[in-house]
Amino acid sequence: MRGHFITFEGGEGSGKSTHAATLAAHLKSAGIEVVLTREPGGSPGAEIIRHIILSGIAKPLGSETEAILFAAARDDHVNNTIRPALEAGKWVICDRFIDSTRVYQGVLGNVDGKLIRGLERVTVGDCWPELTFMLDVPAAVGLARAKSRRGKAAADRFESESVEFHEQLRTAYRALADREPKRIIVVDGRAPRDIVAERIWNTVQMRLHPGLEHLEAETATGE
Ligand code: Z5A
Repeated sequence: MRGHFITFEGGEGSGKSTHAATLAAHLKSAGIEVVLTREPGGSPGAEIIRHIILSGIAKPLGSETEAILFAAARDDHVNNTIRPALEAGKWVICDRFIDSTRVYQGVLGNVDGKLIRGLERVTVGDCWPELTFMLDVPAAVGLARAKSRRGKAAADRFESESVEFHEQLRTAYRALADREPKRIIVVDGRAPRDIVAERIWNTVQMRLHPGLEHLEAETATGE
């Protein structure tokens, strides 16, 4: 049996981590085994690469090199965390995945689409997300949330980009969602947390039937 793969995307401070964790908790309380993970990172090797990228030391090497570093991290993450979990019938909820590379490195970093697609083919294999929630908030709202959460700590490689950069990201994410409306669901991230969580949970129930599927699996195994 193969599990399900859901990703969360959006700009800085849009609520991805919050809602990925809330959805994972909902699924767990429905008796489903869930792996909650993130990118860059999510496996020991990929966490090392995360540290390198977010420190900003690779920035002078250019967007193409950063895209390759994100892909190297993804390869490790897919092979060591995502694929084994899906093959074990678990649900995988991932905070950022391929769409982040498409938008940050592809659109904003001007990395050639052929390279981005080539890296996806090599790293993702058959582990494509079935459903992606794109949390949409104006850049200023997301950046203000991230700043207040960060407190006095320094901004990372991407947090320190301009508001214009983050507004362009939002436009690029929306364009991506327009191109793949079946997979990418745009959710207004400005709404109160419980409303956002309810929209996400309703969509998951409608599209992937978590409770029902779980009951069917139990019936089939006679549990
Ligand atoms: N990156 C890339 O360039 N290419 C790639 O292929 C990949 C990533 C995979 C990773 O940063 C960076 O790597 C990312 C893109 C790049 N950079 N940026 N920008 P990260 O993992 O450190 O951070 P992040 O992914 O941007 O997430 P974040 O800053 O942690 O934000 P978030 O997960 O979207 O938000 P949150 O932590 O859930 O919420 C932020 C705050 O808002 C928090 O205090 C919440 O309590 C609050 N919040 C959440 N929802 C609400 C609502 N509805 N109302 C009010 N307040 C709320």
